[in-house]
Amino acid sequence: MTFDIITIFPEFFTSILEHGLLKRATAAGHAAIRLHDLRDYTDDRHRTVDDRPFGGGPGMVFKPEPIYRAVEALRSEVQEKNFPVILLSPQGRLLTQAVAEELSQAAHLVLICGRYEGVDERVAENLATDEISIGDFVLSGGELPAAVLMEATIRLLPGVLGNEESREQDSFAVPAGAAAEVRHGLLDCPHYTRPAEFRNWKVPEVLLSGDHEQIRQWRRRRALEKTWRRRPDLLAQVPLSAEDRQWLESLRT
Ligand code: 9D3
Repeated sequence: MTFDIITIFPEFFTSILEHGLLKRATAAGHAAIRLHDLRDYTDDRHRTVDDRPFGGGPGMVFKPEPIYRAVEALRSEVQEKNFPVILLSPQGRLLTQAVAEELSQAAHLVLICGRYEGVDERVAENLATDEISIGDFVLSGGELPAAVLMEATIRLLPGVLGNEESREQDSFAVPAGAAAEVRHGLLDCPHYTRPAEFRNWKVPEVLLSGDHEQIRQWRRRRALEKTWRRRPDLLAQVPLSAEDRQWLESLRT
């Protein structure tokens, strides 16, 4: 899968590309991430990417021409010209696990990182095929969101996670006719490691018992409880067994 990132801060991405999952996935050839400096697609001496907003107001807006030129340069060098063009913007649809799953099906994505007060709306309307936000909080540009989107997407590519199981059990994996056993769609249960006692805080006894059925039940109940308390909205998407319902009912009293 190839990512083309259009940004005024290409160096912003160097450290994340040199660590962890993105480093491994690119080294193994599962993903290629190509950085493009938006200023290389300007045509004036000052390499101007922004201008004042029509109608007045504070701040600056990204001009459409350099962004169009950058995307069209990419289009001219690839076979399949219908690649998705994603504008990272606070007005976009929310990035979720389901959106990451959808994006991971593409062979080639272009990511446009905005800055300043925003991007000329003609980019969103006529060039971008999709507009994505990573959440309802204010950042200063699309670079961190682009990095987040890439990590969420690339870890879904076949072969990227050595351990396919850990993906199946991710909290936000959407249930697709899933067995009720798997923790699909629930927040994760608590995890512990040695020492069994730390500053007088003991690891729950059941985890040391070696009784796998008891451990399974304990984990399921903790996951249900944490989800019910913190993210009750998620419970609506989860297939619940009679035992699950009984446990949730007992929490209410
Ligand atoms: C100060 C200007 N803001 C008015 C409250 C509008 C605004 C414009 C541009 C807010 C943020 C930005 C820059 N942010 C992004 O480009 C961005 C973003 C975000 O801020 N939050 C969550 N997801 C995203 S994706 C791109």
